[in-house]
Amino acid sequence: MKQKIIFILSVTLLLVTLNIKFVNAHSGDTVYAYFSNSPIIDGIINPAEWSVAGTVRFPNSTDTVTAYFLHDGSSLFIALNIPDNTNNSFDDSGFNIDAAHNDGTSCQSDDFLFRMNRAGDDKREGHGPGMFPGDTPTGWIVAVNNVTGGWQVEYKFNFTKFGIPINTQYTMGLFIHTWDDAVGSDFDNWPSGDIYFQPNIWADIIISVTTAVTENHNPKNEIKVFPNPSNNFTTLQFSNPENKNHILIIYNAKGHVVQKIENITDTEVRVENKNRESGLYFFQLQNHTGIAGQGRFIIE
Ligand SMILES: [Ca+2]
Ligand SMILES: [Ca+2]
Ligand SMILES: [Ca+2]
Repeated sequence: MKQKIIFILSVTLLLVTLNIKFVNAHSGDTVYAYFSNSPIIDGIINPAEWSVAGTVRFPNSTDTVTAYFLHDGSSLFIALNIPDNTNNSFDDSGFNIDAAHNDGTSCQSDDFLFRMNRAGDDKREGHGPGMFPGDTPTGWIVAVNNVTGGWQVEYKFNFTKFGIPINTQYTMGLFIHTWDDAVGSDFDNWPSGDIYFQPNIWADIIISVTTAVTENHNPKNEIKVFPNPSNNFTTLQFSNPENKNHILIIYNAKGHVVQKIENITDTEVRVENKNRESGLYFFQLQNHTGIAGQGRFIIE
């Protein structure tokens, strides 16, 4: 009993110290979760299923971890590619989500911590103040796989788990961490930091929950496509008075993504077709609120 009391006291002291260190240290980084078809949660980050994802890379102690974000109108999908080939079964990955994005200097009742180990047998969830993982997970699905040179984790969360209303844009706080058991370090965090309990350094994740069906019937944007049919290049013109950031995704007739053009803030984008087979192609223009328009063009 005496030992237990001492332990609690030292944890409290540690938190107080770190809270002082990280006061007002919110990174302000933003990553968008774009609308997409649902990826398959099998622990393999298939490039086609995550090709339109919002992507962020962050340094690990041994390499760089890549995180992907998507949503399908009812669930949030997050994948982590962790290039750690030391292959220790206790390696784990996880993240904290501040669902209400209400910051704070310690964990709040809306906050979650999720954790998954590389062996695939240690799925955990923590919730609310303290939130060290130990609860049985509910409302989410996760799969993990060892792949060449590292490992991959895919998560699916129902929006209801985070209290996200439908047909809205939503901002959450996010804090990712990985543990490499060979290195024995949990300093591999993004945006930055060295423990699980720091809402002030969380990044923003912005999620639009507008459904694709609504967008298809009410296209926000008439997109001009010319020349069409085309040979060497196709130009797309659209209205973008506020110079919002757009992403253009081009699919072939089989529905495979053949190109993704990011960071379009102009009202025009030119697509090079030189090395592309002739035939029918589809495109979708997205911004952070969802699908801004879509159409098709032909390459001769
Ligand atoms: Ca997959
Ligand atoms: Ca390892
Ligand atoms: Ca919170």
